[in-house]
Amino acid sequence: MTTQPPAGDPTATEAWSVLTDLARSLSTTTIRDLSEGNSERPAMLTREAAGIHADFSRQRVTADVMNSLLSLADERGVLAWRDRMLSGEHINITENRAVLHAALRAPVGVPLEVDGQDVASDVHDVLDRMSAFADAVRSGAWLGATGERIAAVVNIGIGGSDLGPAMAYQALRHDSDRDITFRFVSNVDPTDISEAVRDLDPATTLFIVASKTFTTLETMTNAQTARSWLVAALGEAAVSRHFVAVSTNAEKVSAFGIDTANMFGFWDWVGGRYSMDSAIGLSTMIAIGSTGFRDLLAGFHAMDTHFATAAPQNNVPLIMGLIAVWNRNFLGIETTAVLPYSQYLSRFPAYLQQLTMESNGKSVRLDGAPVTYETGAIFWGEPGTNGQHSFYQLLHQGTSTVSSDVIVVARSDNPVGDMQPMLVANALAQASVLALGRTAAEVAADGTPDALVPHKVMPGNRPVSLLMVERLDAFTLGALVALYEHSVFVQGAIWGIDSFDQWGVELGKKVAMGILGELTGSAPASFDASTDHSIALYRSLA
Ligand code: G6Q
Repeated sequence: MTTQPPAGDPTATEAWSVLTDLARSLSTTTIRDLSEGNSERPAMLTREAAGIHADFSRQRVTADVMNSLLSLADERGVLAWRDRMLSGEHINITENRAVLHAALRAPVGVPLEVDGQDVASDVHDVLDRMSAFADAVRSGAWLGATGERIAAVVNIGIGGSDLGPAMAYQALRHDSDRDITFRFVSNVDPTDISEAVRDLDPATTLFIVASKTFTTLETMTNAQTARSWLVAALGEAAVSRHFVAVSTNAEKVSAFGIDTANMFGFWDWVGGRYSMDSAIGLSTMIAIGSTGFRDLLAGFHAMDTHFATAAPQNNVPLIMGLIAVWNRNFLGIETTAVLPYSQYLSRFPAYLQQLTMESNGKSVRLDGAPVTYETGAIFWGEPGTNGQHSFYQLLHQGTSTVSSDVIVVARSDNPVGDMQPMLVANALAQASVLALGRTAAEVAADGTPDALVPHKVMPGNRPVSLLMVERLDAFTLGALVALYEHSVFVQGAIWGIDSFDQWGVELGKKVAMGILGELTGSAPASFDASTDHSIALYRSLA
């Protein structure tokens, strides 16, 4: 199947030139200038999709900027590229793969056949098998080798096989089965697996080995360590009751000693960082139940449908992606802070780090030419209000301009006195000060001594997107993740890069092996002078 990517160089489009001129003409116009006396602005720049209210009024944009960004999307063929993705074309050019995470959450009855595979029925077959298994674990029908119920589930995986499930468990903990403990092991640091199992009982522990390839060093090593821990207590025969696998690689799963009857599959058209709604979400399904998981998928699907059908000017992922391009390429903003005002979303910044930076951290276009413009921003963050007491200082008064995504959950699942209004007040106050700042006159009016006024001025003009949802339930989490997935897609399409490969990560999977041979003595070798020096130091300290 041949697929024409968004053609060539985005800077050659007419819209890019217009946006460059607009950025120049707005160089002395602040968000405060754009906002003051414009009471219509918040309504004009707020959109709703799948329960997510996205307010872009604190961005440094005008109606002209928004229109020109939509023209840029048009000239780049972003929506045609979206349609090619959704229909299963191989838009992951460098790996020659389809990109079909949206198919993972399509309801029953939506047909999709790609490369001769009945994708729709395969997806639902796996979902049904996952549901039967998750229900059995939750109900106690699935027992460990000694006849006891499962009381702890340990997901062993890394990257895309860890961050989504770990984030989702934390996010949906309120709706999870509290009789089961969940742990997530990813690091090859032996501390991770050791601490994860130290207070668990092998007889009541279930391991999910989650690895698309089933070859990843960290995951395989942790899985072998877990296996030895279990076998030492319960014997070889117990493995099949305490280990299940999530993978695309049946052969390797079987070679590990896991019965492929207890393997839940997915496909090469699901990228690791886009896989939390595939079988990789098995731990999520055990935590929140199969009905809860279907709600999660429904939230993803609602956002997919919105992205696929909403008019460009109302299309939230499209607008969010285009504003990210504006900030990155025309305002020169290098980093985005993700600031969820929800403790349940404490792993969301880490999750987004992978989704955004692994997808759009590229510097070669789809046609192989080096880019001549900036691509993916650096994403990082912490839950509010904790971040306020540490790095927000730089956000407010540092010399770098950072854009922020402030995420607010209106209704708490744990209401206590005025704590939730306090949390929301902090989110809104920070969003306001970041965008609008505090002028010298305002600071002086508070009675601040003259000498201190310059120190207390907040320049503002830091762009903020404020995303507000009613409650953080499974549906909303699905919609929120899909919103970011599609925003990432839009950015990648504008930049003409492959958002779905990860050659930098692939290198990491290989590069340590030579040094490991030297460290373990199995294949002595020497490296560059600095590496040899570090090896000698390590040996002297170990
Ligand atoms: C995700 C990346 C990467 C991957 C991990 C784990 O998009 O490709 O983070 O998910 O390296 O890979 P396996 O699932 O194959 O173990």
